[in-house]
Amino acid sequence: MNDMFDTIAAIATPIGSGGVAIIRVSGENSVAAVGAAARLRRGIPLEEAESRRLYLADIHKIGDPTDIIDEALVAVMRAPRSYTGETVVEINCHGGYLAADTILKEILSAGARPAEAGEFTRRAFINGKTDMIGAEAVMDIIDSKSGMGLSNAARSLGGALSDKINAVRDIILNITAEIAAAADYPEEVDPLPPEETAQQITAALEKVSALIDGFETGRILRDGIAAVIVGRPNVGKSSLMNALTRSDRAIVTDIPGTTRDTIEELVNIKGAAMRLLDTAGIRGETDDRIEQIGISRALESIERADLCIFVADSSAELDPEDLRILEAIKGKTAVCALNKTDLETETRLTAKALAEAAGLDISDVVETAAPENGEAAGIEALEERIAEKFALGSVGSGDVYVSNTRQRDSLIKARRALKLALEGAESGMPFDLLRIDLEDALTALGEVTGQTVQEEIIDNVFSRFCVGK
Ligand SMILES: Nc1nc2c(ncn2[C@@H]2O[C@H](COP(=O)(O)OP(=O)(O)OP(=O)(O)O)[C@@H](O)[C@H]2O)c(=O)[nH]1
Ligand SMILES: [Mg+2]
Repeated sequence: MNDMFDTIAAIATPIGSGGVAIIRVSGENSVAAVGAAARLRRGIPLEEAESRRLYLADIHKIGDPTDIIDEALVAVMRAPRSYTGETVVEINCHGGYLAADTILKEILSAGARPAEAGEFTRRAFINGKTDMIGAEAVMDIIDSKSGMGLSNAARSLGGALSDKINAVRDIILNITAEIAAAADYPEEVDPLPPEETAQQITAALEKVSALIDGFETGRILRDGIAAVIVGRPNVGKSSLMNALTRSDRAIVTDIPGTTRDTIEELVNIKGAAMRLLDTAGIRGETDDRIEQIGISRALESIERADLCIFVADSSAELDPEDLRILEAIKGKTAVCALNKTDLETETRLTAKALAEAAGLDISDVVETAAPENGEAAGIEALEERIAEKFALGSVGSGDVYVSNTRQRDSLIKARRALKLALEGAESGMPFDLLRIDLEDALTALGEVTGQTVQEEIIDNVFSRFCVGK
């Protein structure tokens, strides 16, 4: 880790052509470093610029104001009213790689050093501008893959999740304060009756458990549903993939064994993201080495999936291969697409029979059609069913969910400590022992928000950020 007090600089926008690029500089020397390369059209030195106001400026080579690199807008945000809490200078120059990079080099030569990944947000965290939840939410906003994921991250950044955690902390702090007061002033303060202590611990425990229970939803909102399409060769998996992605992404032919390698596409399911994987049709006998590898990849991807979409051909009876695949997805969240329902031939497989064979509810079987030169059918119904499976409809616009494993793991620690405290309170354990469990719960909750988090964990979180953030 580099020195916390250095002045740091980085290009905060992605490299490539675009309207504007932003160079961000933070630290004590930021005004001096940028001032050496900027001449404000106002005719005043950058040191005299008003805070949080944009100035038109010529950015030039240091030492030669006539050697102009670009025309830019410059803003000084003086400490502590800035993103990092330090004095920050931002330069909005023209987009594209060269202008921003040349300006950055000038600033680096004037006493700033390149920022590490996530270092601006790390400083914001150290300076109390955001808690750990907010810092992680920034990253989630940058990485978000769906509207619902973005809303959840934005609510988290806005403090909705921190508020929930702090509400639990407050309950626990109240109990520990009561215990401490009764211990310190036994004459004046009566200890809380054990039932009341137990009641309050239960309230805290319920709140923590609800947050942990919401994690699966939060994870799906953040990362999307990892779905895999599986089935025998030629049942129409790739055709369904194309229908769901509204594209011609996957190759479709009437030759069994068309798809060999797995193909991934991102689709939107009722506002959430779904990473959809098309796989090779699974069958026992094939001499084709490439197809064999494809089949083992298909089987492996079942392991990692949140959802299996099993495709069957409605014009054929279930055969042993189908049953073998159904066996492989047993215990996983699954839906079935009973495909090729447009064929005029006699239907040989019914939804009821398929549901029974798959061990699923009849509502998990959706009749579909994705013919090459005809109208697709049942695609919306399939999407609806998938959304229902993940309870996406019940995600309200005011709800906020824990979405990363670091936060969840600390909440699990808090729940464990609260359970011990509750058992203690119910069995009349001495209050000073109860206090130890309650302190543990507070520490674990502090890890979530960052109040009691270890350096190592902080490093880990911020190293996953991009440079310039
Ligand atoms: N009529 C009709 N034909 C379909 C339907 N779905 C797929 N097909 C046809 O069935 C054949 C196989 O379709 P694919 O989508 O390649 O099947 P697959 O399951 O991906 O096959 P593999 O990649 O070999 O495992 C193609 O000729 C498709 O046009 C459907 O719903 N109705
Ligand atoms: Mg295919």
